[in-house]
Amino acid sequence: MLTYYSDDHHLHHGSCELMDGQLVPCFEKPQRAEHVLARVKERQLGAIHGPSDFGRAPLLRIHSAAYLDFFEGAWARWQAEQGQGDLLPYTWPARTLSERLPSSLHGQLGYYSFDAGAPITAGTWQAAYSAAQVALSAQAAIAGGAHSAFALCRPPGHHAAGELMGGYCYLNNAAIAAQAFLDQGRTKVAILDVDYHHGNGTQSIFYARNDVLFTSIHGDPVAEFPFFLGYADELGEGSGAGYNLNLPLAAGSGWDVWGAALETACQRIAAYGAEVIVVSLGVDTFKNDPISQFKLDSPDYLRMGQRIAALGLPTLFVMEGGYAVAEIGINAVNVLEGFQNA
Ligand code: OKP
Ligand code: ZN
Repeated sequence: MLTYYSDDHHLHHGSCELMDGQLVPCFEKPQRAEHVLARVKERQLGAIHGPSDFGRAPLLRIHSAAYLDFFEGAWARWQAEQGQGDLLPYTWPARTLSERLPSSLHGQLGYYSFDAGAPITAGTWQAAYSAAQVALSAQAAIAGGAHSAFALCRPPGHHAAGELMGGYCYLNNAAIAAQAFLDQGRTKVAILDVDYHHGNGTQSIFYARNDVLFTSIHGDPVAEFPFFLGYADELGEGSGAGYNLNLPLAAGSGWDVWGAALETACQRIAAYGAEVIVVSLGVDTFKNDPISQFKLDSPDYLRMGQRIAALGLPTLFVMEGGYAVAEIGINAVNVLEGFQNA
């Protein structure tokens, strides 16, 4: 399997996040991608390519120009204000407030985010832009005839909506790639989000559409981030009604429960008649993940890849979460090897 990867992810390195009332070092750090890349090499998964540059146009199919302009220019504005440290939002247009766009940097930052988990640093735009190009490059490989490809994206993307950053995400790499398939003539794309956290951004982007089926297995939002989306009764709306499948699971779920949910998702994808699958590949379902509550073990990721392969469809894997740093590589590459050896 071909892997696409850019060193530019190193340009994004937030200093801290809020956890249980304390500022702690960011869990979403450069070593994550380094471990995955090292494992891809160690297992000789296949060639590793840098991304091509498809420009802004494919990003604009998912994100608004206003959002991209804000994100690209935010760091320079922060520097012009003599800002110290990472740029982080602290006020959001929650219920009872208006959805006006203020003129101030922090006002606009609140408008374009849903939490304080997506710090903007000097290189965040470039890193996120390159991650999106990595996803598009892997997508192009599949469009060109490859049966599968791995986009080793960092930062991740599945929490990012059309005009929102949050949850470590800025640009929705999986959604951008899914849209590229459609723009190149495919008519039915399925997204399978196996990250521990619900992909609220991806769901919202495709919620009213039937050309992308969104399926997700995740920690029940009643108890888990992102809390405000990801419930089983969210089925899609308008022409997208019936094209959104959420499979929330209780904390402590292991392969018996998780694998059954995967079976349900895969059967839905097959019934849909998908032509291609985009897998939002988070491996924070691992038993030792520091911020998650599922109990998958490393061999389970081989089974995951095997079941996805049984769908028999061209498959684009897009890296999302996973924070047990040393094991991320083993678990992510196990999915890819399980797929490839099936
Ligand atoms: C991103 B991905 C505690 C609160 C925030 C955010 C989790 C984002 C996960 N510091 N937790 O889906 O792996
Ligand atoms: Zn996650």
